[in-house]
Amino acid sequence: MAMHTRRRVEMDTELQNANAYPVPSGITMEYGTAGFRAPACNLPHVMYRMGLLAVMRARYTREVIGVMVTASHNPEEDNGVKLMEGMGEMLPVSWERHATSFASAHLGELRTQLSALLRDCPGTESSSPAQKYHVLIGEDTRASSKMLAQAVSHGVTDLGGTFKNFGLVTTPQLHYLVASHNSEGLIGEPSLDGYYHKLSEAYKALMAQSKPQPGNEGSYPLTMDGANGVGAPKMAELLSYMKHSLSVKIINNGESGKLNHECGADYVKIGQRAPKGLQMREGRIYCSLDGDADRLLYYFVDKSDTFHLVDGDKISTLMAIFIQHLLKEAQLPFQVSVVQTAYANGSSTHYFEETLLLQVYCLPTGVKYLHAKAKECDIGVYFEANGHGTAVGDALSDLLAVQMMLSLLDLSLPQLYALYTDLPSRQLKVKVMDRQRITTTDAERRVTHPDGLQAAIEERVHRHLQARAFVRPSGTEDMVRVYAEAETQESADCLAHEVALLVHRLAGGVGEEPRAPS
Ligand code: G16
Repeated sequence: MAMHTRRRVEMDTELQNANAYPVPSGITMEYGTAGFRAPACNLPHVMYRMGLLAVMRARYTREVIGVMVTASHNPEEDNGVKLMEGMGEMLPVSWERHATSFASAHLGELRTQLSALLRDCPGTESSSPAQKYHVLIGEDTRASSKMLAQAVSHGVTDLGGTFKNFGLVTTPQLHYLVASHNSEGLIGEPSLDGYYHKLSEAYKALMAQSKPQPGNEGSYPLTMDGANGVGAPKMAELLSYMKHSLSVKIINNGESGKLNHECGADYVKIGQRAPKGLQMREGRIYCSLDGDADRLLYYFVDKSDTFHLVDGDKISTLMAIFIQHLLKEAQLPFQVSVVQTAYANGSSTHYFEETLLLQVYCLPTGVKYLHAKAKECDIGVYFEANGHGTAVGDALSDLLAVQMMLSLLDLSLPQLYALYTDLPSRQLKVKVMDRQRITTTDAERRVTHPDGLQAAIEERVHRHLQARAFVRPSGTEDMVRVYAEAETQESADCLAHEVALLVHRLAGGVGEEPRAPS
């Protein structure tokens, strides 16, 4: 009873900033694939509540928790927030529902929800003052991020927690900082200096084992598109630790262009084209990050100036081959498995299964699902086709890993690209009244609602050779995504357009019908 009273008192006397963050009417949000994403103006109350939730989670886990303010690949006008767990993983699915109900809770409900959560916290009654509950905050380069990060900090302090705002960091850097804080230095020094030091020293040590050959990656100059986001200045900082072991020319570094606008990994992947304004030359290699540097894609042009994309599927091919090579050298019997999503190109799945003889799993979109599956494997390699790989998708460390693996395998990027030929594909977006009305099953490959949509998709798919198509509600934008692949680009474009029209007609499309891809 006394314990209960003490907790009530805490709830009653705090939340002094809550009135500054009222829930706007008519706005409900769900903690999705990558936390909350919305126009920045709709987010202050969510940020404040995520500050509260972070303290509750820190109480519950007895670990330092991270809160990253970013909307990653979304437009500049959006923003978002995601929570990070003690070892740098994503918030567990079981707590996503707390995040969702906190986000739209008015003050009274919020107190009730906090009290209920507090009652469930193991051993809180014996814990010492709230100073124990520490939250690390990071921000991307969006104009709204500072103000939103401040709202997070108000939530943290209202529950008696403490925080450190690292300011501008990539999302994966915050994952590192959280994990290194919680591991008391085991993972590395809990600072950006520790992060750069760890990555650069590992890269230099591994590269010392390679013997650069003519035509090897070492002779291909690398240009990196920073999506006008935080990845550009952070790559520049990393390069200062690399000395002469890696040279990267950085474009779209945020000095003049707009975040993720006509540049960045999403633009390159969806459009299967270079960032606007980039004059590509044969003999050079290029890569793009997204706005918070948790995606990485490579590309190049051949003699005839044809653009070729080395996406997440091809990067995971490189990783699987490299790991198989190491296992063979060390004569270790571990089974390598590959975890993909429905977006993985059919040719990649075929190559993994038929040529590399690996087990392949298909999971719903979101690295948190892939990560969980990979942990069940002896060795699990996973990358989403969009370039998001590993639990935190660190584009900077993935870039170093790609450079290192190409070098140690004595493989060029065009050679990696040529290992198998992607089936032509097309992605489109459709705006609908309520995207959550579309539900899916079988790792998002089949629609279960609205009625009739799946049958209609299948009927269209059968009109094309080597074709498949699926639709799913985006977890980060207010859109339904359509994916199609087929034997020819014309066929994939046509199928994607046909399916987009079906979504528009059968799932409550808004505005004009989708246009055919140009
Ligand atoms: C986030 C997730 C990724 C996922 C992507 C999907 O990416 O972290 O795992 O692939 O969302 O987005 P959607 O549901 O809109 O297709 P990011 O880079 O935006 O954080």
